[in-house]
Amino acid sequence: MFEGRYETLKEGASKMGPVAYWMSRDQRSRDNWALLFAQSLALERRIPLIVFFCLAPSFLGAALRQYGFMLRGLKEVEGSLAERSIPFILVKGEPPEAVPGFVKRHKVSELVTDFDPLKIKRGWRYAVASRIGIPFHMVDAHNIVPCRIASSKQEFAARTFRPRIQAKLEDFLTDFPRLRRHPHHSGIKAVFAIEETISELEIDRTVKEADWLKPGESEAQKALEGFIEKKLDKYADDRNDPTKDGQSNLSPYLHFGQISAQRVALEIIRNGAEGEGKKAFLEELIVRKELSDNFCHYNHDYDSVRGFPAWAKKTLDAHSGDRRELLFSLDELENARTYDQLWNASQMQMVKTGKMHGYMRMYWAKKILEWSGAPEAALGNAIYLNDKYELDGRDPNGYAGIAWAIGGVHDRAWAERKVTGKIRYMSYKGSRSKFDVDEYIRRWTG
Ligand code: FAD
Ligand code: FO1
Repeated sequence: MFEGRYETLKEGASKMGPVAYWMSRDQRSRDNWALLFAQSLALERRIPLIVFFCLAPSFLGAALRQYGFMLRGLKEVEGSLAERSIPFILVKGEPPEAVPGFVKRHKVSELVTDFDPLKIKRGWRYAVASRIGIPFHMVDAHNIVPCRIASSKQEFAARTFRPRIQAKLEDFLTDFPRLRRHPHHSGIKAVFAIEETISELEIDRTVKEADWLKPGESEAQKALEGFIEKKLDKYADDRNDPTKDGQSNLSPYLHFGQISAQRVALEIIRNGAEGEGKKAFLEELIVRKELSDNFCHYNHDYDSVRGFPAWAKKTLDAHSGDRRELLFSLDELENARTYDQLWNASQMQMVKTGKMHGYMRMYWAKKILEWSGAPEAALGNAIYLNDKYELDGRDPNGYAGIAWAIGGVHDRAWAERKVTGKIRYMSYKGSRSKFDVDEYIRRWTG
């Protein structure tokens, strides 16, 4: 059942003591392969199972908006796990020290964590593995087809990745087993105080929590059901119109693992009306999303110009001396003070709500390339703003999306222009022909 989904990062003799799941990317009790795997180990050895989350004091510039969404979701996880007699413990501190400390304190005999391609997580896992003496396993609970099974190398584009992933869907797009009430008890009783935990964090509090999207597993499930019922059949037509609420809004839930992409795909396939909407949505959810993990897993320069394909680096370099009509500083960008009202509106949408429309994200990042001078500066500005304000920021989808817009990742060369070279260009005029630009501007800058 877990074949291909897990790998053992460290061998070791398991001693007495509970199995622990170090939850990190997949913050849910339902449909979680890492949790199910940890429970299967514990059941086999007839020992307790405990789940913990290591709350880092800072994480890639995350602000109150993202920490609040995450912690409120984790509070629900604590309750759902308690119903299955599985304790959930919130551990505070830097994971390289806090996780080995937890393992020692609770006499953990076997450790399981979830897969994440980001470099910071790779570093955490490496540090933890070198400081513990027990078996340590990693389970890909985020991708439907585990990242390293989908492909063993960085893929060029969706067209090269699609056939690989489709060939493996039959094996991996399966139903989930049930998480059982755990019969062996650890005696641990831990409850974390949500408001106190949030208020103690030394983070940027100027980026406020969002009020239009409620966090947690139950809300994620409701959002999915609402999308299938009301929006899926029109998705192919509506998703590229920023004046319409045509997307699923699932990305914050998917980012924090509050819903499993596999559950989303199963429900869409079973309950979604047949048609273009379903096809287009599954392409985004499966091919595009898992391609982003492929990019970040195999290309450790996913957040640097070094990670761009050779043709893109060459063309950007060739145009580095082109005269820029206008340059905007990071401060001007952040405060939406450019001449382009459409761009300003998209920046405002992101700052106010924590979720810029998907179509506008492409336009937004491409204009940052035109206005930032060097591509390195453009990439840095886009990542900084994306990760500061988006609820779904700090995600492989974000790094891949920005690298696509600015550095041609997963794309091809287009007609050559000044400044942006052969990188695909998007224009204000092009947007005007696609949707009611004035309405979008009114909505977010008015
Ligand atoms: P829907 O249209 O309902 O799609 C459903 C799901 O499919 C999404 O939740 C996502 O998991 C996946 N998906 C959709 N579009 C893409 C795509 N282009 N690439 C990969 N997966 C996709 N996504 C993030 O999750 N976090 C980010 O920080 C992020 N930043 C981006 C920055 C730029 C410059 C670009 C071009 C794209 C970025 N994306 C990011 C990808 C995409 O825009 C968002 O995933 C999508 O808009 C989220 O809204 P939704 O869940 O309502 O999407
Ligand atoms: N993961 C953790 O294990 N500990 C954290 O404290 C933590 C904070 C955090 C804040 C914002 C955010 O967007 C993500 C955060 N994550 C944290 C990681 C997250 O679960 C994802 O694994 C990665 O961002 C992308 O896959």
